[in-house]
Amino acid sequence: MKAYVIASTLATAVAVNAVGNYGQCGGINYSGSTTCDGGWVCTYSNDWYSQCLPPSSTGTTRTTTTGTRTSTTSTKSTTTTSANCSQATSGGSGTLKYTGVNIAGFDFGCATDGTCTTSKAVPPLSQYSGVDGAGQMQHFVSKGMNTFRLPVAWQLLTPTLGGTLDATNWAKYDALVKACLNTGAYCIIDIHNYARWNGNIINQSGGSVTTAQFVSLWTQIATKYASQSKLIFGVMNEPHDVPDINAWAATVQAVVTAIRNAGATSQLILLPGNNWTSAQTYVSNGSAAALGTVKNPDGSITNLAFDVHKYLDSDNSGTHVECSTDNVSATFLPLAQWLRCNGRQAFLSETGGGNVQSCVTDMCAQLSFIKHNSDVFLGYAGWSAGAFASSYELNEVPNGSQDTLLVSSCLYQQNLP
Ligand SMILES: *[C@@H]1O[C@H](CO)[C@@H](O)[C@H](O)[C@H]1NC(C)=O
Ligand SMILES: *[C@@H]1O[C@H](CO)[C@@H](O)[C@H](O)[C@H]1NC(C)=O
Ligand SMILES: *[C@@H]1O[C@H](CO)[C@@H](O)[C@H](O)[C@H]1NC(C)=O
Ligand SMILES: *[C@@H]1O[C@H](CO)[C@@H](O)[C@H](O)[C@H]1NC(C)=O
Ligand SMILES: *[C@@H]1O[C@H](CO)[C@@H](O)[C@H](O)[C@H]1NC(C)=O
Ligand SMILES: *[C@@H]1O[C@H](CO)[C@@H](O)[C@H](O)[C@H]1NC(C)=O
Ligand SMILES: CC(=O)N[C@H]1CO[C@H](CO)[C@@H](O)[C@@H]1O
Repeated sequence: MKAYVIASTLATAVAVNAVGNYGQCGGINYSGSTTCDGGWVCTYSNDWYSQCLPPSSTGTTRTTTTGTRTSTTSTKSTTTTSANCSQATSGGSGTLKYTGVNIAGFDFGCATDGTCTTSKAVPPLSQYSGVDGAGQMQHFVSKGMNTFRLPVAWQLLTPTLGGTLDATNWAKYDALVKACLNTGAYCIIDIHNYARWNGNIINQSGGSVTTAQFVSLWTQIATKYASQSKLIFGVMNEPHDVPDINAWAATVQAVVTAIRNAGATSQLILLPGNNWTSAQTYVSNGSAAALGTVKNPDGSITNLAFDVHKYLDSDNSGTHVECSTDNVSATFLPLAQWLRCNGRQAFLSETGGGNVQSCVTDMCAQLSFIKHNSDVFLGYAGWSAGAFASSYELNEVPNGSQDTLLVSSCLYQQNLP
């Protein structure tokens, strides 16, 4: 996260003529294009939903179900993983492996061009800023969460591009990681730099920031945590406007190889796509195809998952209190079907909304769908707890033992329908 204003401005400037693979192309109240990209066919699913599917998968018999948004999210018993992958609307055990929130603060001061004013960082630990991130994590774990994403500025870790870890700053960030690990939770390292260092895209801005410099950062981090089985490597937060997605995938491949070769051979690694890792366009934007080629050194894809984000306000920006969509039919159903058909999994590492009823409705529906597709979705992390003030629109910081409305209503998976 983000200054999504930029993303939405771009989005409105892009003329969308045809719908991407597995996107929605029809249904009651749908007003977008009914033409599919690349020869794919707009295929009736139910009265509320038609989807672009490969030509070979057309000829679907009409189902008798007239699904609404609500029924889409609760069809858990109708299909299973053994069902046809392009038609299944649920799968897995119905229990997510990873659920939790972001503990933000070390990323404060980072802008979407990859500049980070490191003096604005607020380490979310009481010994450094008074914000008790460790206590927050203990609270969340006591109520059922088990995963925390810990955003941090690249410049804070290595003030010199390509240099060694800054001892003082590393000690502070490592203290947060250790506080997370001490709760028994999984801990995601998140480099919060939008695929950039000070305005330049890694390996794509005339060589001013190289893949080798980014690899150097990750090699140092992975070496420190090679033996920590509960560490998760979030390679990069929200790449956007990356001109060459295949070159970006090559950069991510180099990082994955470096992490594995540093001895972190089995931990989960999250692969970030273009367009702010938008869950809605991970496939149509070309990220799934490009990042899908990234492999472990042994050629496997074990523990390599796609990293996706989704906000539920009117422009997908995460800047409004009110929510306007659960995005199940437009985003998570087609994504689940694509993942299932392609044997892949994704992790929703940022999602959020305000502490209002519209967001309770939409967030619970979204996360319930994810929970009932646990074969392809590994889990989620809400945005955000950590160093945010209680006045922040998307605040998830507990007040003592009292959770915010959205956290208590939707973020604990045992409370989801
Ligand atoms: C980026 O994602 C948003 C939704 O998250 C979408 O509206 C927009 O069209 C996407 N832009 C591109 C260029 O894919
Ligand atoms: C469809 O649109 C109509 C008119 O805008 C609205 O009254 C109705 O609630 C919408 N239905 C759904 C399921 O969104
Ligand atoms: C999956 O569904 C599609 C669309 O109905 C159909 O064409 C295809 O034959 C089905 N595949 C299997 C294995 O049932
Ligand atoms: C760097 O980018 C170029 C394209 O500009 C690409 O061909 C190459 O594979 C990339 N290399 C790495 C290691 O990322
Ligand atoms: C993906 O989205 C980015 C915006 O973040 C845009 O620059 C790029 O052109 C898009 N690529 C495709 C294939 O849609
Ligand atoms: C936190 O809880 C206390 C005690 O219930 C209350 O007085 C205070 O107003 C709350 N603070 C916020 C920011 O909600
Ligand atoms: C079907 C649906 O609800 N789609 C919405 C998903 O979210 C984006 C961004 O908020 C909306 O533009 C879509 O209409």
